[in-house]
Amino acid sequence: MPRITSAKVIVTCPGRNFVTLKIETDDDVYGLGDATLNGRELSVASYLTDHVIPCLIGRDAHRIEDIWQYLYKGAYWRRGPVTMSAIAAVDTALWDIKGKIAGLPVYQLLGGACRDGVMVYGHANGKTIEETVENALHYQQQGYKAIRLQSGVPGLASTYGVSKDRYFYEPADADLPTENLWSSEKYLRSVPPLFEKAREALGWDVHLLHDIHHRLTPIEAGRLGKDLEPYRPFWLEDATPAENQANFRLIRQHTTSPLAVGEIFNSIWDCKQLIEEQLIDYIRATVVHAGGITHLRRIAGFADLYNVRTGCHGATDLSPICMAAALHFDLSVSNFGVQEYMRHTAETDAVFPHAYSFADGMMHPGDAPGLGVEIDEDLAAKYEYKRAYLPVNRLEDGSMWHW
Ligand code: EZ4
Ligand code: CO
Repeated sequence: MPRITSAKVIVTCPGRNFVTLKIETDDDVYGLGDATLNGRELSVASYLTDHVIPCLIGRDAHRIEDIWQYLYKGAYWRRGPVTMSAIAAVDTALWDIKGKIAGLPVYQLLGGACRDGVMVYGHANGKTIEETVENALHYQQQGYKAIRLQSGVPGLASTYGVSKDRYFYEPADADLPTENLWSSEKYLRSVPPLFEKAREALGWDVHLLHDIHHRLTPIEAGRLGKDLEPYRPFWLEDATPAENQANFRLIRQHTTSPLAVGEIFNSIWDCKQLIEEQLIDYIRATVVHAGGITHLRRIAGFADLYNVRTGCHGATDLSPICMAAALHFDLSVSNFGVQEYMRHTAETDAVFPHAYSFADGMMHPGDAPGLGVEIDEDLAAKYEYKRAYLPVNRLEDGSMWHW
């Protein structure tokens, strides 16, 4: 049996912060897991170093489910993004180890490929509708079959999803939180014309997505969903905050626009009611924030019973290790829907050389044993951690709002 001999946390900042867990075994095989929690990175690093790693030494690395249960039940304090990201990192690294020992890519251990490739969506954005549509055309020319549209809102200086450098969007942009101004009224007026212009320019053979980023009330989201129905959106994401899962009933009563939610979920319990009552169409929980491949498979299996498909979060704060793990998962899960894909910068890719690839709007994890991702530790060491926060939102009267 491959016994865990050591483990360490690597924090690096090749343009943005990443936290990586490396687990080593006496078989000379090691595994990597992503543990990045944007804006709260060091809390997961400490959770792993101070509390998890001492419990791992000497364990059989093959016992993935048992170690998952040990860390989940054994913590006593269940769930939460910090705990579940730490468990995810261990779980991901153990799947990497198992694959390397078996000489198989992880998706083969998960039951093998259910499809030839993984449909991904790219992010088109711009300050104006015209700029966004022009950017979306660029994605369509690159072969993307699904494109997310985010545009600046007239009357608001900035908004979620519109980057300074169109291709490499990073919201965690300052060493103290940036304050943004938000108006749901202005925003609600701006989205239908964006979709109208996008359909005119891009046609109907491409999936169009949109991220509301938790900013509407359920009834406002219902109205936007109804307004967008003529343009057949693939999904509306994070329409309203989802701590109260019953909120989605109200949205569902008013629109047939498909709904996606869950990039900030960390457990199957966060989506139980949403799935059971068929209040959503896509579940966005992802490997690093929702307990690893092991827990995400449980969520997907449950979702499959209720016609809910997967749509894993894949922004650039999820490291290439998480991206690879997501692609192995996506390839193997029967009720896969779509995978978000935001390209990492060249600096990040150099720290994390990887086997996954993109062609014609589809991705594949590659056939290297394990996850197929490495970390260049010497290069990683050159990029020191840099504190960075996600922004906050205030309404025009100064009160705090959801970001
Ligand atoms: O704001 O990952 O769909 N993608 C998103 C992301 C999130 C960031 C937060 O860290 O909503 O851009
Ligand atoms: Co989102």
